[in-house]
Amino acid sequence: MENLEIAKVLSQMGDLLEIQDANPFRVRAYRNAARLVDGHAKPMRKLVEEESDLTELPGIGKEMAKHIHELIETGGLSALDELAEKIPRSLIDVIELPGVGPKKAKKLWKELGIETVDELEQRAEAGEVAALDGFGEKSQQKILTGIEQFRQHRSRFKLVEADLLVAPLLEYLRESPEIERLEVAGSYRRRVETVGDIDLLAIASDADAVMERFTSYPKVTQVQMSGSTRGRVSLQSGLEVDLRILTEPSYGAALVYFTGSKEHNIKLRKRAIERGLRLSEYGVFREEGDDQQESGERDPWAGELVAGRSEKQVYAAVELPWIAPELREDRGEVEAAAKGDLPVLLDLADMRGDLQMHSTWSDGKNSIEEMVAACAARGYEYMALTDHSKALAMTGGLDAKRVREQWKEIEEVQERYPEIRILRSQEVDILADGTLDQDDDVLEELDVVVISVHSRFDLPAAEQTARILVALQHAQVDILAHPTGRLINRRPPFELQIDEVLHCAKENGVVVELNAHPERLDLKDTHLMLARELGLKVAISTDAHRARDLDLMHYGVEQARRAWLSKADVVNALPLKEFLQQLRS
Ligand code: DGT
Ligand code: CA
Ligand code: CA
Ligand code: ZN
Repeated sequence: MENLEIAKVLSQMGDLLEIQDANPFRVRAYRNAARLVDGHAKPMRKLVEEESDLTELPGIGKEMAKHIHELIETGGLSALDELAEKIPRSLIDVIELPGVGPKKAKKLWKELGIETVDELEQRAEAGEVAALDGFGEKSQQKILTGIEQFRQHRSRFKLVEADLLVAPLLEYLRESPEIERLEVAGSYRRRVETVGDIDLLAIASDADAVMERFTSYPKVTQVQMSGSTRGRVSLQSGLEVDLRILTEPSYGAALVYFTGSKEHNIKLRKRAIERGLRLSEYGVFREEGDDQQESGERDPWAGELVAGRSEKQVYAAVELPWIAPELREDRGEVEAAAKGDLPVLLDLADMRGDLQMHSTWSDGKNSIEEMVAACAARGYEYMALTDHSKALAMTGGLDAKRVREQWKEIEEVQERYPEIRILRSQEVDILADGTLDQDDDVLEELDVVVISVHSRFDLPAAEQTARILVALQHAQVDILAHPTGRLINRRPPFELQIDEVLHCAKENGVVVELNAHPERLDLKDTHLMLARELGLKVAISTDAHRARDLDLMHYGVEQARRAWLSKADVVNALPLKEFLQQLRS
């Protein structure tokens, strides 16, 4: 079991215990442990393999360590099974709905006998939920909207979740001596922000042996199909994985086909037809008159195979240069490729700095020095320390006085790290009326002013937009951070007229952020395409709250590539001097 899955079970334990009115300290212990496991850099299973003492981790006691061992060894947790005898397990889904939570779930269960999301939906539609004490019309509506989102999201995994689940599976399959090639195709390869399922492609010297190994992966809970060239399984996490075993001559064609998108494939197929060719997952074939119409069943190998071995050959056969997977969405990439107009996409190696991160001065886990050392170790030329402003009291946000104190520490650390420029910055809250949560004289002395919304997500679109426009017009503002406030699969973007915000940012020379944190990815790819068309500059920042989160930068770069961004579109791909000039202009 991976950390992510262990954390999920522990947090479910916490939820069910709360419903059972267990000791609040116990409830909290499970939630803290879940957070710790989820955020831990090293897989728990490695720690267990190395026979490390888990109780040495902060917040992990004897009981919790036992649970983690059990989860890793058996894939299940008997304590959860016991709890589920008293409390329906399906309540977990109800608890996780927006606007519900353990307390309300308990009430729904005790007073209306609701055990599942389906039941909740029926009773809410019948108006029975609104009639419950402490609920009301508004809360009932919120629950119904939440159910709708739950249905859409349940089946899609965040890219970062998929990464965590796919990596150990690939490692496991690659241990098989019969595997000659193995790659992930589909939306995962296109780096779509969420994926429906995982599509694996392989070449094997012994297909049956590889298929056997695939279906006996320890995390498989169900084998949906298993043939000599195709298998499909479900994993414990609910993720479904397809494996297709291919032959060398058609590997490239299959890679194109199964990478998709479907819309991109359709465009390619059309180009093939226009050239008297047939493009399929088997290859590109020159049609030979009528041998295709002999019977209803057409032979997929009919005709002369003109390309198929590599993606490059397949694209070349339809007179196109190779197109990066992130672009394959039928958003004009085929037309641009045909004209030789594809952008040179941004690369992770182009990034020269990180422009949003937090230290222990607010809600970060590492000191300034630790963050600086980590940025320097990543080869950055500059970094912006963006601890929160005072409106976010729960994060220990800084007022004017403390910001100035922080500058002293920055100066001291700067002396020890001459190789990287530490920029004075702050993530300043946009207050409800659009004013900024920091004194103007402080804002003037900051190198980079990052602003963002952390409150009043519920404003109607016109008001939310107006609020942000006011903030964008403040003369000191440099970057608008996570502009839509969404958390993928958890919180929808707030209502906003995004095109107005982008126009206003452009007029005022404000840069928009692509928050690279994989829970956010905000702005998202289609919004970034809009920004690019307007000529807006983008900052890609990790919003790291601990040093190792600086490694999340690649998630931002991937989304930037999906939005066709080049080095020139991204301010923190510029050398320091040019970056500072860009901000000032
Ligand atoms: P997902 O899994 O929903 O995140 O999205 P994809 O893009 O991975 O879609 P999936 O897994 O259904 O299929 C993988 C690829 O296979 C897809 O991107 C394109 C190709 N494909 C699947 N079905 C069709 C189809 O009916 N027509 C064409 N042209 N391509 C298809
Ligand atoms: Ca897929
Ligand atoms: Ca699939
Ligand atoms: Zn933030």
